Amino acid sequence: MSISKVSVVGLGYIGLPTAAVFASRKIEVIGIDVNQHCVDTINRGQIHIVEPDLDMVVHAAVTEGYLRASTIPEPADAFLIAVPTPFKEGFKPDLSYIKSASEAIAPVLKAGDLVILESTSPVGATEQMAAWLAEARPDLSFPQQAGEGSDIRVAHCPERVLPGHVLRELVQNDRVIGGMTERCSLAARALYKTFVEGECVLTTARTAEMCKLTENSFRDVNIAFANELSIICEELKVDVWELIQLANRHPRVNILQPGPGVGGHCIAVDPWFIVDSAPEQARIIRTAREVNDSKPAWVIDKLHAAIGEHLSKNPGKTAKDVVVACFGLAFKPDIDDLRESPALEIAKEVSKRHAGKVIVVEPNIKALPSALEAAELCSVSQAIERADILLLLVDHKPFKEVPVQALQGRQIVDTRGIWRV
Ligand code: SAJ
Repeated sequence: MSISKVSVVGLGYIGLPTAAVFASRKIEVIGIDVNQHCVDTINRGQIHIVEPDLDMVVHAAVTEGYLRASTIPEPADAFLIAVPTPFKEGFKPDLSYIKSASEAIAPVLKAGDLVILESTSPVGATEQMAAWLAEARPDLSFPQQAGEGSDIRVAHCPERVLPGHVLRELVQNDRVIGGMTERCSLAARALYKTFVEGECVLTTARTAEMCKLTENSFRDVNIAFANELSIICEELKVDVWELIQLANRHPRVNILQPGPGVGGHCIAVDPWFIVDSAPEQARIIRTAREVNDSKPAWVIDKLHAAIGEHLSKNPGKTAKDVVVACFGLAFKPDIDDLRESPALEIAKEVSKRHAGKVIVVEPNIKALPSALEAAELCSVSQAIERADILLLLVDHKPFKEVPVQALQGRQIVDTRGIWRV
């Protein structure tokens, strides 16, 4: 099968870099998105998201004529669907974006086309997508009806790139390719091989779906272990970071780092898809989610205890006189992404509940989100100078560089273990 035109549906954090990398290999790419602003931005050779070097790659691809964006689907040889799969009420997966993407491309499908679902999805979602496509196009045959002889090939190929390193990981990571039939897998592998230097490993669509969920659940469970240790160590008066460093000297132990909770739109979401599919069996996975989700409230309790301690040392002062500085809002270090960030959740709660002044330091943004309008955005040094209590939430580089002397004798709540004086 020869692919001369690829359509990427959904031009977000995964779709846009994928579209740009195909285009950089001189394949004609049409990117489809429902957001007119995003389409216009890309057609100007600019980007609407933050990812290192992506602006250059998109600019080159658009200027050289290999990448263009539109809100209206058009015929292509391969369609990659990279739309969000959030959860709705009761942590149930919301497949409505996949449904609308399927309905959008169905009218332009032709025999011989390949449709790949890249979005992280619960097990069975690729088969569901194929069912929606078949419903819209009874004139074409699909793998669930015609097996290897189908007009349309369908596969699941989950993305597994780390935000901040997307362009490198897209090319270098191994890729799991789950076709609905073997021919579907082979067609998808031929497509990815145009730019993937890692191995493209073939499996079934259901295994590929479960594989992606498993990867992020593995990380969530292991972070929950570290978070639970940090809560236990607080009770036992043991330094959890020293403990983990020591335990990790064992050749078969590799504990992750505790923090204020788990953020982003992947690790805190995907395990719920497994829990939803097997609620009786997924006991550790569910508990890990609960442990990680409860961490922000635990951090706020620690802050309240620190405020109480400050007041007991400063008779005559009330909570109104205590200045709290929150260091970091992003969901992980050295990025500007605040989505699903436990640090942001904590800062919002502190700014809502604390009677005194709240200062925020976030070197990666220029203005505070509206939910934090009562707080004040400050530089690192201003915050250290003005605050009575320093609440460290994200291990950004500028925070790690604060000299120890500046922190000596200060009251600190450190959720990341970088300001242990
Ligand atoms: N975190 C900790 N302690 C740790 C490691 C991470 O508290 O030791 C926290 C971070 O602070 C952050 C959250 O976990 O709040 C997630 O950060 P992350 O860097 O581990 O992962 P993401 O969400 O940026 O990207 C993950 C990656 N998955 C895995 O590493 C298994 C990425 O490869 C996936 O492509 C991505 O999810 C996705 O799109 O699913």
